[in-house]
Amino acid sequence: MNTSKQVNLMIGLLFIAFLFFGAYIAREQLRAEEADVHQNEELVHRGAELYHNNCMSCHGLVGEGNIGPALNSDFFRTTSDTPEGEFREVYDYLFNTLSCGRSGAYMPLWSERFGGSLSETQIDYLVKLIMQGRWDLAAEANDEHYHHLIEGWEAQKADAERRNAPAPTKPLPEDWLVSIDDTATLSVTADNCGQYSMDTRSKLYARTPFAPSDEASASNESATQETASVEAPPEGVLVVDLAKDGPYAITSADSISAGGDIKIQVKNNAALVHNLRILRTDLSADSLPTNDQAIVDEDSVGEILYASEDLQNGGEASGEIALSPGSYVLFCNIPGHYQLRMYKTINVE
Ligand code: HEC
Ligand SMILES: [Cu+2]
Repeated sequence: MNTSKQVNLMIGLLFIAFLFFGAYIAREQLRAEEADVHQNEELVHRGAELYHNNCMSCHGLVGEGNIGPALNSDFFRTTSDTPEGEFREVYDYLFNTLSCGRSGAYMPLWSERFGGSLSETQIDYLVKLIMQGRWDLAAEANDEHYHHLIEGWEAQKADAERRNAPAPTKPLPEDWLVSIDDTATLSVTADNCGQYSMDTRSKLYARTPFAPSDEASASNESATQETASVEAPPEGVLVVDLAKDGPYAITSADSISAGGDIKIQVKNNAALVHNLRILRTDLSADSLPTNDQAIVDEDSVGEILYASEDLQNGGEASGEIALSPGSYVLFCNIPGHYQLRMYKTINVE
């Protein structure tokens, strides 16, 4: 062989080697990606199991909310398109809230580091579940657990029939939900590790995580048209919507004209329990005195003109009060909610 043939052969061999190598790398990458997806699925699955065991009672079977706010919310969702910084922010917010609980509210602290029952790895699984919105896996976990529950019940029922005893009631998932009536037995989380920043919170709830799909925006449009066609409330009626424009939002007219009695109509639009207080005050809405139960101190705050009962999901209340011209603060006095800025000022002219 002459040298040029040798060189050609070398180049050819090298080329073939590169081809093999390239194909190998590509396949390895694919394999690694598949392994990642598989591993993630496994971790989120563990998150769903943890959710069933620890969170479902307060946050609903599949994150729809109960006495705790909905967690199946788009505000917590991220995708592969979410910018890294934003992803971090959502992650940290959730991780810290879970770790430390929410001071002044019924949300317990979970991290072992602060005396809770979950490791940081487990908290990470839960955060993954929430951020990926894998509530299908939570539903799966529920089914698996209820399977045993229902099996046990069937055995009890058969046994009762044999003994001619009244049949036991079928256990329903609802039995597992904490209700607002139980709140007396729940404890409010003490001040702890300063878990969340209000600014981050407002930022998260201002996120638009997904570009609205055509379908969603079409149905949104018709929804807006519907609301637009709803008549303005008649004179002398103050309509207050709780948790309609955000989990802790109070929505109402900004001002209302005095004269005669004002009818109050209040509605809670979310699964989390809220109530309404109307206060006549010269204090600014953000500087009301609070007490050690994490609520506005109703004894020292001034004259509360209206107080609704605690309203469950969809619950409504009404009342009639005389409002003279001046400034009023509307707020919710469920523990922790005032601190989460669940208040609003209105003027009576
Ligand atoms: C005893 C009832 C209870 C249990 C159990 C509970 N939570 Fe909560 N959680 C709450 C309440 C109440 C709030 C709202 C607190 C507030 O802001 O007033 C809350 C708030 C949260 C928030 C913050 C939501 C937001 O909008 O800022 C997250 C996230 C959360 N919980 C996740 C969990 C997870 C995950 C678990 C299970 C490990 C869990 N919670 C268990 C009652 C509970
Ligand atoms: Cu509230």
